[in-house]
Amino acid sequence: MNQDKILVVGAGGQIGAVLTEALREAHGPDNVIATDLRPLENQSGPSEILDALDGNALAELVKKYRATQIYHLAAILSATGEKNPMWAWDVNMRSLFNVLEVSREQQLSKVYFPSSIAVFGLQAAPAMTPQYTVLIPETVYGISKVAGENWANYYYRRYGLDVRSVRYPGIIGYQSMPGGGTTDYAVDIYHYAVQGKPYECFLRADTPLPMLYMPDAIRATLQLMEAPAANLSVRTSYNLAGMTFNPGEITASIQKEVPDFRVSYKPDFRQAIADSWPASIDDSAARKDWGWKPEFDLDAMTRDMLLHLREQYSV
Ligand code: NAD
Ligand code: AKB
Repeated sequence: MNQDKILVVGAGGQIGAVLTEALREAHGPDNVIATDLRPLENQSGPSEILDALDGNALAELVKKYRATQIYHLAAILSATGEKNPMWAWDVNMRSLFNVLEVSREQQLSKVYFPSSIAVFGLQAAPAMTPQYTVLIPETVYGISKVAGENWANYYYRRYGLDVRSVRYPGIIGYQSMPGGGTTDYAVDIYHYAVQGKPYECFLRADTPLPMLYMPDAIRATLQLMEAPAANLSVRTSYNLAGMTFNPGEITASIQKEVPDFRVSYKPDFRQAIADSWPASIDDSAARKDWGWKPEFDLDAMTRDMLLHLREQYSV
């Protein structure tokens, strides 16, 4: 079997930083090329500066490294996207088209393109949202993900390009900071708790959202990408679930370990985005097709987050 060479686009972001290292462990450090807009530090393998909006530069890198797979993680997330909708649409769509086109032209074997729970809007069932349902998102980010999912499906059906995707819920991890989403509070809150600072939450205490701990998110991604193509029945994007909690519940979970921790609530424009997303997701298609099963619940995640962040902050 030929060795895969994987190009990661947006490798400096919250998920990319962790996923790139996991891919290097699985495929060997030299076989995973990390790329982002800015120089990447502390890399255990090759890295390059790449603007994914520059299709020629992307094609040159694919040639240079003889890449066989692309993981396309570059995107403008929900909250940042609402501040500049046209820019978010342009970045999210143009970078995806560049990735799909270079993958088709250079006959790459697989492409990974994450979608999001942001594809759902107020018309979708708010609990246990099914795999197939009406997709009318309220954000430009969500619109770009719905369009992206459909283009991924189109490239699979029209050109046979093996594009795979999951709809991540909010991802929580200690290794990297989130990049402008609505679920970011659930990472920030742990950093404040560990530093002994009170936290002001930008969502109401009773706002439930689907979330997933980073180790589960990475395991899901690798599992999907390793699954036999014949097992995959969804070529838009798989629903993926881990846990559901609201800001009040994550606060209570942290207070079991940090009893003095205090949180106040000052909802901002992100409240309306959160209110348009479901509270929980039906991920039975992912479970059936490629054996998905999350390992972390809220309290297990809290213990692990606090353990690692206490090391990071030396407290
Ligand atoms: P992030 O914002 O933390 O990272 C995105 C990275 O892309 C950044 O390092 C940024 O510099 C880079 N980037 C932006 N524009 C670029 C360009 N033109 N060319 C090259 N790089 C560029 O995002 P993330 O949280 O790591 O998300 C990764 C992917 O997962 C995105 O597609 C996002 O929509 C999806 N996702 C994330 C979450 C989450 O909770 N983190 C949830 C659902 C879906
Ligand atoms: C965001 O909040 O925008 C992301 C996501 C759920 O896609 N974390």
